[in-house]
Amino acid sequence: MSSRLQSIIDAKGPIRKIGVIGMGYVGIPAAVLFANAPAFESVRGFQRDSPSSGYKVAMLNRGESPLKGEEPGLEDLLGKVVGAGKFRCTSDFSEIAECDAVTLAIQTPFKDPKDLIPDFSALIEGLRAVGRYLSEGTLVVLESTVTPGTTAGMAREILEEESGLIAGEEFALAHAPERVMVGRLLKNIREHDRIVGGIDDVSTRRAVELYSPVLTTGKIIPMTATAAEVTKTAENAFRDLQIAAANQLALHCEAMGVNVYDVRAGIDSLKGEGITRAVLWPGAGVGGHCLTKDSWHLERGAQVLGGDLWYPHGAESIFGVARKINEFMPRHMVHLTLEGLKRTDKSPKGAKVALLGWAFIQNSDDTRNTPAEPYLAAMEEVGARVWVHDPFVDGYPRIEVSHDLEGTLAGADVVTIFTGHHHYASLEAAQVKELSGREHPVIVDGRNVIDPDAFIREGFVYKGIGRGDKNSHGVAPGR
Ligand code: SAJ
Repeated sequence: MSSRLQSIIDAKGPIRKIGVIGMGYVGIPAAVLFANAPAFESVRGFQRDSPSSGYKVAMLNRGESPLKGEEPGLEDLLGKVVGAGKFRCTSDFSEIAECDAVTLAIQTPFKDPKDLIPDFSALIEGLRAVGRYLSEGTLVVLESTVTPGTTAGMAREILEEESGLIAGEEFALAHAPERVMVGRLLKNIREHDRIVGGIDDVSTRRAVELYSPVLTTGKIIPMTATAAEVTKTAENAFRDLQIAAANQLALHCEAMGVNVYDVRAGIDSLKGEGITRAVLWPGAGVGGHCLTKDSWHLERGAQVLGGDLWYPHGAESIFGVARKINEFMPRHMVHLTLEGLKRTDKSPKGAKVALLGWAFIQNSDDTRNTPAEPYLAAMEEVGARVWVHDPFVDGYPRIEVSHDLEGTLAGADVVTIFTGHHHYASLEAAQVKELSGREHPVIVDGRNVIDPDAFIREGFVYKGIGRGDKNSHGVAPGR
């Protein structure tokens, strides 16, 4: 533990001025909550004056949020702290020099998860800017999801190189991963427990001082910086693993001729302290920007930081296998579609596929890493014509997304449900059949939203994820 850093911090006194780098869906609510806390004097939001996002500076300084979608309470609070002069956004990064604490909330996507190399370019640019203007005794906190080892490794090296100061001796350094979900940003920051990990005890304590004032029901959970990085990536890797286990079970149930949802309900009935099973939901695949990448951050951390990896089944961990299972599900939806077409002696070539649901999650417009995309590509590859419908999605690069459900269903040889939007639960079998104009249209249910028997009675060929009890049904005579 560094007494030198502690004495520098003691001389500096409590944190008063805070800088937040990156005015996105993580940085904006964080900055507003820091500014609203009486413990702090002022907050600077730092935003690059780039062509794509420089507009945010003026917008935020007018008290307007650039974030899409409903964020309860955010714009009111933003207007309050801007009006009170406690928050200001700027693209002048030299003002970092006046800050007692600086947080970085910058996206860390993967260029290609296959090679496990994350794209840290934006984060590196942010770290260099902070390093250039870093003053002695300042606390630097990474909020972005990073590969374990990044805070105490690459981030520390860049900050020391740019500032000439020594981490843990002349400035404090920590990781406090964000755990926010769109639609509940302020609520999540206030109410979720906050993992806070410093490169040393002094840094951890200073980071606890920074985050404590913004928590209401959430508690601080202190640990080391690397443990904090592992916690964040592992909490999503575990969710991905649980979904993969449900998907694997669904594939087994299809093979064994049983209904996975009956099995799931049966397993779920085993309740009680210490014996409950967290069986999640099988489906057409896993999208979003959290679960599709955080397992690879975790894997890379183990490979880069770790020595020998001791697994009974070779170098691949179950988190990597889980990713493969979840990435397989859209391809399984292709298998089910082609099997359905085969039962009606219809070639996929030239077949019209009505693809219902482009968002990666139900009742949302969020399309990041949607599993529907690989399905569409594979079906077009075998010559099918795919029409996409999604009531929440207004557009997507190179994809026409319709809001006209009847128009999408008209003349469809195949109806594929990819997202569990509530609109699709009320599909009427007779109406869909009539719109399709086919004697035996195929319906593939990726989210268990329709009643198989209602569609089978109308002459559909039904296929469903995990529906081993229905996938080989007799085809009713056309009506
Ligand atoms: N999915 C399934 N089966 C399930 C649950 C989800 O197939 O049982 C699919 C969804 O359809 C979607 C994908 O997985 O395509 C991801 O769904 P998600 O509910 O995990 O939503 P995300 O990706 O927004 O996850 C975020 C994460 N939050 C943060 O990283 C801060 C995750 O840790 C949360 O658990 C999750 O939100 C949540 O619970 O809402």
